Amino acid sequence: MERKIALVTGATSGIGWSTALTLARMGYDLIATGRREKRLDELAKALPEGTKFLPLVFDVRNREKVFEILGTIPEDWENIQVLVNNAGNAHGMDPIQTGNLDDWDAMMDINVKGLLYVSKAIIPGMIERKNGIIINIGSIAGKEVYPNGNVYCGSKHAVDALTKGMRIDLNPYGIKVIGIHPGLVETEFSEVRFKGDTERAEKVYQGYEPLLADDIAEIVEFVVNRPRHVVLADIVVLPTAQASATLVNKES
Ligand code: NDP
Ligand code: 8X3
Repeated sequence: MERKIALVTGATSGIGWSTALTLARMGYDLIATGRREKRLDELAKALPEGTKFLPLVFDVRNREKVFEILGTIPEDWENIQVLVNNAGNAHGMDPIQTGNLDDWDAMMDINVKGLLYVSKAIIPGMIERKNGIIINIGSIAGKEVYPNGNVYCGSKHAVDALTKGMRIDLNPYGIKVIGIHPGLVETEFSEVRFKGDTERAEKVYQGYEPLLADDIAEIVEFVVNRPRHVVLADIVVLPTAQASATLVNKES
């Protein structure tokens, strides 16, 4: 049986962690990335016995490192069939006129340019093999814009556009490109957005049942398992209590 290999960026928490575990349970050998090495060690311990695991520690913003590390992975790990571009976060939530430049740089550099760097490093192998699945984790913020979401929404609209562009350009090579756009998922996302303000972060998920990281991982499993001739190109997934980016039916 052919060896199956998946690469998940941002596998140290949240959606990436659940997706990495799910792909491993599906029989994929796993390349998992993130900046927090200790978390990757913990992920290694949580994987099903026998999973082959290659942890790679790098910041997706660091262009040289991305190409150096992904360009020198061991030969027997090169045949990556599934790439999940998940690494990303929101940084701050301010009106455009008072937005913080470092936050803006972080969101554009991580969510947009980081995704591009990783993709550019992996796509040539997929083209050569005429086979591959690229899953970009976008957001409802890439489909709608909400107050004070400005730059995060811009970064996720870019992810949506890039997903469509990749699908067009890679179509002749039989590569599937899929956008998954979640609404509110309870992860470390809001803690990062609100810079460690746990109380504010917790409030985001109170009064209704948010999505869990496992809900997104299940969708990844479903799209990866479709037959060769089927691609679920674009998926928006919301908690049932969420009708749009800003409309959440919360218990008062
Ligand atoms: P988490 O904060 O739990 O996870 C974010 C992941 O991204 C971590 O593994 C983190 O790893 C990684 N990451 C962040 N910055 C970098 C960086 N500079 N270099 C490398 N890795 C990085 O949030 P989620 O799981 O919720 O977020 C995952 C994706 O899902 C993001 O793209 C997010 O925008 C998207 N999303 C989230 C939603 C939500 O409501 N939670 C809804 C819609 C989309 P480390 O810190 O170790 O580097
Ligand atoms: C994360 C979901 O609504 O906070 O992308 O932008 S939201």
